[in-house]
Amino acid sequence: MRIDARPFAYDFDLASTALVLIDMQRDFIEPGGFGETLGNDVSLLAAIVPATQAVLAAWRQAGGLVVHTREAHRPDLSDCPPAKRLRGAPSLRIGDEGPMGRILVAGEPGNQIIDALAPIEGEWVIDKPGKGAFHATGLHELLQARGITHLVFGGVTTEVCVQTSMREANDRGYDCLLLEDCTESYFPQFKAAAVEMIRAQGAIVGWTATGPQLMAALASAPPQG
Ligand code: TIU
Repeated sequence: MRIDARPFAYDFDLASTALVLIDMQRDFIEPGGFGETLGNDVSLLAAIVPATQAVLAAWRQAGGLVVHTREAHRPDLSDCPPAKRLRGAPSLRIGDEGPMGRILVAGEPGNQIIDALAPIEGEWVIDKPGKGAFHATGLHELLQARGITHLVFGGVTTEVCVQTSMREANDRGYDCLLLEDCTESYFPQFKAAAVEMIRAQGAIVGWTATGPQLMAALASAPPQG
C-alpha cells in the first residue's frame, strides 16, 4: 500500500505494520487528570477523537495490529524516578489522589483509555513508565516477534509521548508515519513544530499524512487472506 505522505510516499504492507495509539487516556484528555494538573487546557485534545476513531475502525476492519499505550506507573511508584515525580505540579503529583483516582497510576479510573477508543480483544495494551513507548516495556521484542517493521502513530501529546516514541522507533529501524489529524498537543505551536521536525531533512524521524489518506489506502487494497 502507498500513501502520498510528506515528505514523500510511504509504502507499507498491512501484515507488517501496526497502528500505535499513544496515551489516549482520561489522565490527558479529561479534566481532573495528569494533563490538567500540569496547568494545561485539556479540552484541546478531545478534538482529535472523532478522526482517531475513524482510523481505528478502518484499521480494525482491515485486520491490522493495534497497539494502545498508557503512561502508567505501578502503585508503589517503583518505576517512577524522583526526577519525574518531583518535576510535576507541586499540588498534585504522580501517585497523589486526584478526582479520577491516583494520578498516572495503573488501574486507576483516570489512567484508562477513553471509552471512545477503548481496546478490544486481540489488541495490545502497553503500560509505559516513560514518555517513550520503547523504554522499559519490551515493545520492540514483541513487535519483532510479530514481524512488524512499520508503525503508524496517533495519540497525545505530539511533542512529548508521540514524538519520543517515534524517535525511539526510528532508531530501532521502524519506518514511522504520523497521522497529523490524530495527534494533538496542549500547545498548537509545539504540535506544528513537531510535525515539521519529524518530516524534515528527508523524513529524518518519519513521514506525515492524514487519517483520510490512510483510510483511502486501506480501502484500495485487495482483501487480506
Ligand atoms: N505533558 C505532556 O504533554 N505529555 C505527557 O506528559 N505525556 C504524554 O504525552 N503522553
